[in-house]
Amino acid sequence: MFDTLSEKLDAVFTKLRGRGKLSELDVREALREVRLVLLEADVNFRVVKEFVAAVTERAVGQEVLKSLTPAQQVIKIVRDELGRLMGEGEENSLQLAGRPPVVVMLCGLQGAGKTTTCGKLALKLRRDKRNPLLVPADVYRPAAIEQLKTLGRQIDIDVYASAADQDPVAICRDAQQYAERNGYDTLILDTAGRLHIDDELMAELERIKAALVPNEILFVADAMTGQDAVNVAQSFNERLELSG
Ligand SMILES: Nc1nc2c(ncn2[C@@H]2O[C@H](COP(=O)(O)OP(=O)(O)OP(=O)(O)O)[C@@H](O)[C@H]2O)c(=O)[nH]1
Ligand SMILES: [Mg+2]
Repeated sequence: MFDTLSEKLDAVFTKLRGRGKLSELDVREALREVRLVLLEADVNFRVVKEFVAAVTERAVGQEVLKSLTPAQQVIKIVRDELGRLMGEGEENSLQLAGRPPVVVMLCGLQGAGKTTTCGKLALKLRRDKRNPLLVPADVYRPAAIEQLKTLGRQIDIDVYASAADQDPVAICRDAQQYAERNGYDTLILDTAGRLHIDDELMAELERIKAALVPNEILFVADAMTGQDAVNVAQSFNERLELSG
């Protein structure tokens, strides 16, 4: 997906470079093409609108157009703003300060990659010299708990022993006490997936949040979801105030 996106952007840039002097109209035309490329790549239209507005504001200024290399400048602005859009330079490490065990909660739609991300996160934390405990809190999908246990065995990270007949909030609470007693400093909660925004499950996530007060609530999305990811993330954010 990103390959064709960057190829298409390159094509727009090449056309721009082919000109000597640039008029405001040239720049606006090029940005219109950038806008189309992003929309074709299924980037959310509001995100595209804000992006193009930000670039236009910077790119049609007198300084850029009068410079010796206006095309280069415009391209640089587009690249800068794309980087910003992707979160470049933002603090992206987890906030894990506080009295251990601190809690990281993962949530997202069914099959988004929550369980896989739990495993990756646990490995990262271990590299950072932390001692994480994975907590299976999905009691709905058959074999979900077993999946996390298997993953834990593969990467040699401990998994809290929960059972599918338990209440997810109780599992998380018990796991927190267990972690405290056994020297784990970080709980990673693998919560249940949902096909779409579902009030009942969302309420359950709210209860887990209230009971454990996670340091981080991370939303996991499938990179192929396209622009609907923004809407889904927003719905989760409204209920849970996501941290990442
Ligand atoms: N290509 C690719 N596949 C992934 C990635 N992360 C997860 N998957 C695959 O996506 C599928 C679903 O991943 P899970 O981690 O089980 O997703 P989940 O959100 O826990 O799913 P539920 O528990 O059913 O809601 C699995 O087949 C994973 O192997 C990724 O980063 N890249
Ligand atoms: Mg899962």
